[in-house]
Amino acid sequence: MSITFYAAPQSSASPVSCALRELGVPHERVNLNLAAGDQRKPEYLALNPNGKVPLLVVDGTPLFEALAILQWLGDTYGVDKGLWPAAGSPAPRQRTCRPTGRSAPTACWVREWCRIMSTTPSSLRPVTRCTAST
Ligand SMILES: N[C@@H](CCC(=O)N[C@@H](CS)C(=O)NCC(=O)O)C(=O)O
Repeated sequence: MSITFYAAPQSSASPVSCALRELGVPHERVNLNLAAGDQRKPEYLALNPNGKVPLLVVDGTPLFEALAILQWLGDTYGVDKGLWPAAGSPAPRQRTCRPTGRSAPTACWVREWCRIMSTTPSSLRPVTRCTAST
């Protein structure tokens, strides 16, 4: 599987960066310079019409929106590693939803992951491989 990850440091792409590392997903990373407007270039907008990072291109198919990407990564690579509930098993998701107090059941697990990754100092994160360079 060929995966290209379009990102920018310290951005909404950071939780995806953490997930790719934690799940050990081989990929090529392309850093965009948001200040220079790389995200508004026609060739990038052809992949992500929203003109934002993160973007994952999987075997030529673009995936965007961090939550959608995280859910796909979890479904595809996380189940075997015990890091993601298997499809069709609502109990684990319901359990992880409860502390967040949010209503969207499938999204809250990844929202919580995003929150942890973006607000916890790297030394305290459950995913120790995530660093400030993400
Ligand atoms: N809802 C989007 C938000 C993505 C987003 O806002 N990305 C910012 C960086 S944190 C971006 O690419 N900004 C560039 C721009 O708006 O021009 C997601 O979760 O993927």
